[in-house]
Amino acid sequence: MSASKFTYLLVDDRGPARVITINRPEALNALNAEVIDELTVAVTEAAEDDAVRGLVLTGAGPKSFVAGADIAAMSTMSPEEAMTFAGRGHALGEMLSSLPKPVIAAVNGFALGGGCELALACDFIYAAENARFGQPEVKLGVIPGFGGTQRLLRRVGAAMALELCMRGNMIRADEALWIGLANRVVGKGEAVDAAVAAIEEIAVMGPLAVAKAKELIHRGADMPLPEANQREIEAFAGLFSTEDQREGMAAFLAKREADFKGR
Ligand code: CO8
Repeated sequence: MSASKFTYLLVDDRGPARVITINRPEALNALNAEVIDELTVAVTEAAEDDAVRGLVLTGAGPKSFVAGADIAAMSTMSPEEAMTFAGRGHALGEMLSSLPKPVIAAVNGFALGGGCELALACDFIYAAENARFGQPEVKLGVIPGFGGTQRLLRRVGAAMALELCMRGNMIRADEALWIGLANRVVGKGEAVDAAVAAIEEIAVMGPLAVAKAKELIHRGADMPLPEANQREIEAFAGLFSTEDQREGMAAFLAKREADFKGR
């Protein structure tokens, strides 16, 4: 696949992982409408390509993942334009969480505002030790508009979400780990490699099972527990009609590696 059709993205396949790098280092990779649109195209392409087994999202340069939505572009927006912009961001977030493949944010520096929200829209976050997270929108007289209030609430609980969104403070990678915002902290410059390695591990698992686990966890978070548990029972049973289930269990019993076909 050619990366050249994108102005603001670099796209690179590393084995089964597609690494999408937001490439506006002069603006610390801030998100404008074009970046959101290009990400939407790149994610759609990754969804349709069977060779791509997972996505890694990151930012260009050692300093920033994404330092937020583009403040210069937002400064003149009308309420209607702001609604369209936030709606596009939310549509991208929904696309990432409904993609039947893992999506990992490799946070290599600042993940602020819309950058923290983009990372939160991924399935999980690997942070470099120099990563910094925050929702500083209140300093600009606005609030997170790309899922920050709601995904933070669900990821780290109300009290931490309230502090981050009302105080606008930045937290370090180790603090993000303590509160469950980041899953793992790695050395400076190592977040993408760690995320690619995780995609490689996931790529040898049963793909139907991986997709179903992701779907159940994302959808179940907003469902009453009995209903969500019922969905799990049905999905578990449904996998027993797949070749992958027979192959996975036969391989275990024969003490060999499974060769899943995604059927
Ligand atoms: N938007 C536009 N430009 C930016 C942004 C941004 N968010 N962040 C940094 N830049 C630019 C700077 O203006 C500067 O440009 P120039 O060199 O032309 O002056 C360049 O990037 C480098 O930045 P700094 O010189 O400021 O670098 P420092 O190391 O001094 O500071 C910081 C780094 C602390 C990250 C600082 O740049 C900063 O505070 N940036 C803004 C962070 C912020 O407030 N982010 C939240 C924005 S609001 C938001 O994201 C709302 C999302 C809502 C919906 C989104 C829907 C998709």
